[in-house]
Amino acid sequence: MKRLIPCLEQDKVEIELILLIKTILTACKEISFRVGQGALSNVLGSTLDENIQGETQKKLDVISNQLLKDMLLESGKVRTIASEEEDYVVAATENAPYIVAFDPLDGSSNIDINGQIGTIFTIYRAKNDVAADSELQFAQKGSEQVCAGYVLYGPSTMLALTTGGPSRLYTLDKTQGCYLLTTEKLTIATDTQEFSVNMSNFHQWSAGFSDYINDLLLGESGVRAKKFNMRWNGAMVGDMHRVLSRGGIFCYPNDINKPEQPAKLRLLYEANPMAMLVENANGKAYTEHERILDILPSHIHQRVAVVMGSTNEVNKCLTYLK
Ligand code: AHM
Ligand code: MG
Repeated sequence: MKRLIPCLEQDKVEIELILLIKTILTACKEISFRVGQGALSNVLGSTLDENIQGETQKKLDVISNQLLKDMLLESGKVRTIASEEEDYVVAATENAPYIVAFDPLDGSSNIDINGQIGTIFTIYRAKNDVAADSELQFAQKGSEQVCAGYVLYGPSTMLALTTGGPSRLYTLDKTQGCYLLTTEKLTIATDTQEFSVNMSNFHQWSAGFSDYINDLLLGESGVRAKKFNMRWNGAMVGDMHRVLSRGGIFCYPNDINKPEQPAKLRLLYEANPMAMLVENANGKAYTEHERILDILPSHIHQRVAVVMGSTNEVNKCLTYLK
């Protein structure tokens, strides 16, 4: 099996970017270890490095944020960092070539139940006409990402990654500490019979989206004349891993009762990296009305509705949202 770095070299990824990806994945390897320790990670705190000394009571999501941030700050490759766990951007190395955003531990409500969780990340080129401590560094469309990926901490630790070419899957070989290529090219089937949505929000959806789900639920006797199955992990990273692996549609639509903040998922470090992985795996990624990768972010924690996965099913859903 091929190792990650030779794969990236073969894909002609620039060396500086390879080194940055390597840094992120080293942090993720450490997070994977902590996650694997589960409830023991608070008492087996001896591997905590000095950057987080005195903070052993922190939850795994905060520790993950600290690990990623510290390693990125040390790497010398990153000019600006944005994270779900940081209110503002963090200035890193002046004149460094890239900016990085991440959700250090997506699906954090699954931590306490030993469920699927993961780290989602995205890399862009830094802007030379913008200060390193300005969030305008991230005023770039998702289509400008140079790399997007996630590391899923499940029964095995897996990496989904794209650097512009195909989305690929790697598995962390914990005996050797390296990521090995296990799926050369992810391809999301264009049709599906599986949907993923938090059904408890049913009464908060637009009439159009409710109609779409209702038609799925009608199954073989309804307008879709097809039985649909539902799966929901409560962690986008787990749900999207399933969609990338075997097809499906994942939706997190707007809440019509919250006009001030209708969407839940974040554009920069959740929707955009997933959208790039999906598009590079033959799928489609939209909000309720537009291509996610075409949105120019207005701020780093901006939220967007999400409809992504199997192309024909996403198209079908969008016809209900017009
Ligand atoms: P998080 O980044 O704080 O973990 O929140 C994002 C998560 C997604 O992974 C998941 O799809 C969604 O929130 C689930 O939220 P809810 O349980 O409110 O439907
Ligand atoms: Mg998240």
